[in-house]
Amino acid sequence: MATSKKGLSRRKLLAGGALAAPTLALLHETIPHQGIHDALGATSEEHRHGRHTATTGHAGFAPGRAVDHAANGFHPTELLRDFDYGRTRRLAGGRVLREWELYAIDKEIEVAPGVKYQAWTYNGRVPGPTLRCHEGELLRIRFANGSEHPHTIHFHGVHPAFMDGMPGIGPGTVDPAQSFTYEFEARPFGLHLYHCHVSPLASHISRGLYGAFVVDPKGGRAQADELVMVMNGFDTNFDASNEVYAVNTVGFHHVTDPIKVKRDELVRIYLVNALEFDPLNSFHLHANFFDYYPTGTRLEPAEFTDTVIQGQGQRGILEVRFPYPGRYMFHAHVSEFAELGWTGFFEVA
Ligand SMILES: [Cu+2]
Repeated sequence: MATSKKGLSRRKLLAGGALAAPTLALLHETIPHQGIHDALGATSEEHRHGRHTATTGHAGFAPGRAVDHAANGFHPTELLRDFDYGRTRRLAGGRVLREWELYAIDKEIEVAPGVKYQAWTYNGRVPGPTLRCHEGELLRIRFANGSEHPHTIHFHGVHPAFMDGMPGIGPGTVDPAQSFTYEFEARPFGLHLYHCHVSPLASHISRGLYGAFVVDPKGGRAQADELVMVMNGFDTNFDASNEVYAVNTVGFHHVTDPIKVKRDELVRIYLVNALEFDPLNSFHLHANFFDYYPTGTRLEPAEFTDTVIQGQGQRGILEVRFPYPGRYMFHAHVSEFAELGWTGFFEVA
């Protein structure tokens, strides 16, 4: 099947593809991913006859092809632990002022090997920077629009309407070459998100204008290896359904580059669902259970489980320890998403 942006549809990606009962031990065969093969031009024949397998050695499921992270300007493995604390200074009276600069820029990114997408980004990356602060601080975010389209930043949290990043309210949209400075208090503590709120909303969000927003409780949280996972997807042919699914943008990235964690160490995952076009997303961890803190707004977990479901814009904090070494899969429990990129591994050492 030829790869072309226009010809790459979700139906084509799924048709003829999904391995119904993966039983082979080979990693390559363990993960149904015919959709991405088709997207890349590998034939179903090659796949069925196993000529195109992990044993032949390839990254990203396409011989000789891997996502060019340098061209993207960000690396999914680095995004996992990349928290942006901005700049701080003390105001008279002792309160902390925390400041960031965000800009919107249109940019082509590669979301699976050979699959390019015309993204709209905050700071040239998808997801945008993970903004992190402490409850009660005064936050100031200067937003400059370098995109060809009007945008805003709508933060989840408690703040005045004027600072809500809504078209028609307060400053409204920020037009190309214009800027606006959002200012509000960091509350409540928890895991939130920010995104553009210009209509058509699904388009502005799905293009890539979103990011995680972490407000730490005043007393902090226990020491842990902390990871940010923004579940997202890409509608590469603009037919209002996604062709590629991922955490932190690049489909199947953590299959070829598993997330390394230490045995028995507390791992804290900030999980955000930024997916558009599909009402629900999910996270399932193999061979383990985690404490789940919905929205991260309480210090006691609500659940001890191995699977969570999140609607659009929903998010939560997972805390887990891995008692045994080895490779452990995590993926969306929506099989279709898993087959189109939303699959990865933890490597416990
Ligand atoms: Cu926008």
